[in-house]
Amino acid sequence: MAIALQAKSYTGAVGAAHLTLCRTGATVREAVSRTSDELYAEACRLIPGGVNSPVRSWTAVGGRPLFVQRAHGTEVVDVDGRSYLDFVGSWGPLLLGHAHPAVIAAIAERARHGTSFGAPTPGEVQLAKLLVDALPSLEQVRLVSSGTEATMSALRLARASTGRDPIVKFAGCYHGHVDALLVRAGSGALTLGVPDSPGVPAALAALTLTADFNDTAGMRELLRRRGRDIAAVIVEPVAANMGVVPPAPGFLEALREETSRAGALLVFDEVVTGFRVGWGGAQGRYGIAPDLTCLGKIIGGGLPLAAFGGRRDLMERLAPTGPVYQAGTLSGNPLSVAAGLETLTKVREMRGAYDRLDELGALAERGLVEAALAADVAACVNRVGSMLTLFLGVERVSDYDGARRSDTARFARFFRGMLDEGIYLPPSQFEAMFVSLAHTEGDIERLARAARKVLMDS
Ligand code: KE4
Repeated sequence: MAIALQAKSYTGAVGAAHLTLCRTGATVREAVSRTSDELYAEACRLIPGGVNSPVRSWTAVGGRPLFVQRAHGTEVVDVDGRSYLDFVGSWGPLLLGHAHPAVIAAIAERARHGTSFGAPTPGEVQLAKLLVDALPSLEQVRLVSSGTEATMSALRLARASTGRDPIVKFAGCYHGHVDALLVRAGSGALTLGVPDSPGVPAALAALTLTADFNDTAGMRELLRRRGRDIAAVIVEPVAANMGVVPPAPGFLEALREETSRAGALLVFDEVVTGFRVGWGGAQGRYGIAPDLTCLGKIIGGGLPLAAFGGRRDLMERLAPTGPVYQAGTLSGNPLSVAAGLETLTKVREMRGAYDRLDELGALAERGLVEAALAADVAACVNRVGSMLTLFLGVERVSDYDGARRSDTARFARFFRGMLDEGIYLPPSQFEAMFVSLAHTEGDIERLARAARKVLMDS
């Protein structure tokens, strides 16, 4: 096993040259870490921004994205042989860490007998049962291939079930790149400053009303005024895409009350929180039963898999039992199902898994808070379980406006400094860090030490 080099001065090596590389399409002449540089230059010629998803581009933090060669447990190694302690976790799916042996074995075993059939398989039934048993609000589920597909389909079902068109989302929440939901969106849209994407027809965007996350009074007023027209309210029960913002006390309860009163469906987008903040997701943690739930990330164990589900009377409106069309060539793909089933089964068998995740998350929160205090830097950490965000330049973040007041330039310096220390954080102030069951107390102590050093130096 090649001994991966500890991250040397990454930013020193990369410098500003790459900041403009993709924009100018310039060919990299300097060949500091040739492999990455050449890969990135070639990628920029072939793929917009050199990446297949914008938030990977590091536009918000500067420098060139890592090109990953391999990863195991909590270690990611880039093509130049640099090793990093990973807190991105592929943006949430890897609750067990990278390349867990049991998950890899399950994928390999399944692959030996075929990879896709376009026909039902036993694994899909097993996974559907696991999801329905885990989330009491689910009577039926439909497996799809991405979180975007899950939310898009759930909204179509909600509109068909209510006969209403307008929907409500919350500013700063991100639900995938669905046209109707790219309105004041979070995650990469917020990071890149395009929360209202061009290409979404004005007539469609006009059907998406936005409210402010945690503004209970404002949400009540909107639903009291317009609720009878509203098909659905979709919410991340714990916002992760403006950075982590927990629900204010009573916010979700009020949302449930007002949507029920208005006859609008409540859709929990649990693509991040599902099996992250508890076996029963955020709906279990906060005791709220939505009408429809979207899941993703962890349920695929790192392979493309997502799902949406809810009450039987709603779900049976979906083709072929009902007229609402929704489909997918690779929906419920056997390899993804094998990875998801093995991941979830391992977590379920692990006694105290969520206590452990909460314990490590709390340790990380404490370490980051103490680092900011030691460096006398204005900051706050928002956390739910093993998902957390260090906001810099602000004392408190409880909503979208609060998140946007954070010091993104300071965060960019922090991100690059942490990279030099061999710590790989999400390349955006408006994302969540994830702690996995593969992380140890030693990893968290290393994170805290590095944060203290970088905040003091930058
Ligand atoms: P996907 O289509 O990317 O599988 O899922 C969309 C989605 C839906 N709902 C929530 C709450 C989500 O967070 C996401 C996607 N999350 C982002 C990161 N915050 C994925 C990273 C990316 O866009 O590359």
